[in-house]
Amino acid sequence: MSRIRKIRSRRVWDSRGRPTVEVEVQTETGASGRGIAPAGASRGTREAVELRDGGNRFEGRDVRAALAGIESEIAPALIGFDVFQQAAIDDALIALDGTPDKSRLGGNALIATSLAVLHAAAAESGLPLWRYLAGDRPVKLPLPQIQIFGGGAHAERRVDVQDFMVVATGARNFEEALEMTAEVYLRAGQLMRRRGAVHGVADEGGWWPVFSNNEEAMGVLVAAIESAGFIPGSDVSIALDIAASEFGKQGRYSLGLERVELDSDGLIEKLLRWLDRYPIVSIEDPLAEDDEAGLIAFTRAAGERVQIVGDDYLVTNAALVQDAARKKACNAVLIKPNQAGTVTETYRALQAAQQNGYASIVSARSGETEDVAIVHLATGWNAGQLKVGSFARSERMAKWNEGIRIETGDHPPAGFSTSALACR
Ligand code: 2PG
Ligand code: MG
Repeated sequence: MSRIRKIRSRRVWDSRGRPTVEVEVQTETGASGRGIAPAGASRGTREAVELRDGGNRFEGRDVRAALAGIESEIAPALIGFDVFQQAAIDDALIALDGTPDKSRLGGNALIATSLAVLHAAAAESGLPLWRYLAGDRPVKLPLPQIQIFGGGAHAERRVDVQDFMVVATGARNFEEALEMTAEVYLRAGQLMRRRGAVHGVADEGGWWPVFSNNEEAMGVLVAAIESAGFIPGSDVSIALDIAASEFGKQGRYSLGLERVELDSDGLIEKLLRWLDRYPIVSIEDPLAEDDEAGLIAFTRAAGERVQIVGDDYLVTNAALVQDAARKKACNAVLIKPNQAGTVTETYRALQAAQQNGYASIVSARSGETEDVAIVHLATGWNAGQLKVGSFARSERMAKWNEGIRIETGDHPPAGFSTSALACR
C-alpha cells in the first residue's frame, strides 16, 4: 500500500497544437506518474465527453475548466487513496463526476488522472508499466496496424476512407514488423513523389491522400508493398478504417470523392468488392455507428474472412461489446482509453472482448502526445494488436520506439502476437 500524497495538473499541447490535460500523481514515498489526455477528430457519439471551454481561445478548445475541476474536486477526493487500488479510484472518479457521459468534470480530466494513477502505481512497484499490468501472466507484444495514407477527418476529407494501413502479417517480432512497415512507408512516399502527389502528411503522419478515388489508394498501397519486396497478403496485408460514421447517417452514405450516394447494402457491396480485390485483413467501422443492421449484415457476409472492428459503434464500452457479441455485429473491438474515460472501464471493455472471442486493438487518437501508455496497455493486457497512426512524427514514433524498448529489455514479454487478427 502507498497513499496518494499529491495531484498536480497542467495544460500541455497535443500533436495538433491544441490544449490538453496533463495530470501528475505522487505517492507518499515520492514515486510519481503522469498521464496526458489524447483527443479524437472522428468521435463516436457515445464516447466520454471532453470538457472544453468554448469561446474564442484556441477555437474554443482550452481546458481551463477541466484543470479547475481537477484542482478543486478530483485532487481533494483522491488524496489518501492507496495508489494500487485503481478500480476503487476509478469508481470514485466516476461517482464524483456523476454524469453518464463524464461531461461534468470531463472525460479528458478523468482519463489523464486515471492514467497518472496507473503510472504512479507502476513506478511505486518498481516495474515497467506493462509488467505491472501483466503480473505473472505470460503476455505478448502486439501486432501493429500502421497507417500509410491518412484520409477522412484527418485530411480535410480529401478521400472518404480515414486510414489506409498495413499489418506486417509475416513479421516474426515487433521490431521486424516496424522494419517492414518502414520500408513500405518509404516506398509509398516514392510512388507518390513519382506521381507528383506528395503534399506532406495527414494528422497521424500518413501521406496526404492525393487520389482520384478510394480504391486508387489501395492500388498504390499494394504497389508500395511489392516495391518494398514483400508479398501482399502474406508478408504485408492491408487494414482499413472506413470511419463510416463520418460520411453516413441513417443508412445513407455519401462518398464525396466518388460523388455517389449509397444505401447500406450498396456500401456493403462496395466493401465486399474491395475484399475480393485487395489483401485486406481488417476493416474498422465499415458502416456508421447508427447502422447496426448494416454492421450485422456485413459481419454475416464477411465475418468469417476478415477482421471487422467496432470503434465508433462500441466506444470501448463493455456493455456495448456484450450486446454486439449477442447480435453478432463485428468480431473485434478498438480499445481507446479516452473513449471510456478511466483505465478500469477500458480494461472491462477489453475483458468483454476477450470473453466473447472478439479480437482487440488498443488504439491511439488522431490528437496524440508523447504519452506512451497505450503500448504498455496493449502489451500488459495482452490485447494482441496496437494502432498508433503512421510511421512518422514523434507522437507516433515515441510509441513504436517504446515497443522496441519493451521487446529488447532485460525481461521481455513472452513473444509477439502473430495470430492476433480475428479470422487468421
Ligand atoms: C480512429 C482514430 C485513430 P480519431 O478513428 O480510429 O485513427 O481517429 O482519434 O480521430 O477518432
Ligand atoms: Mg476508427
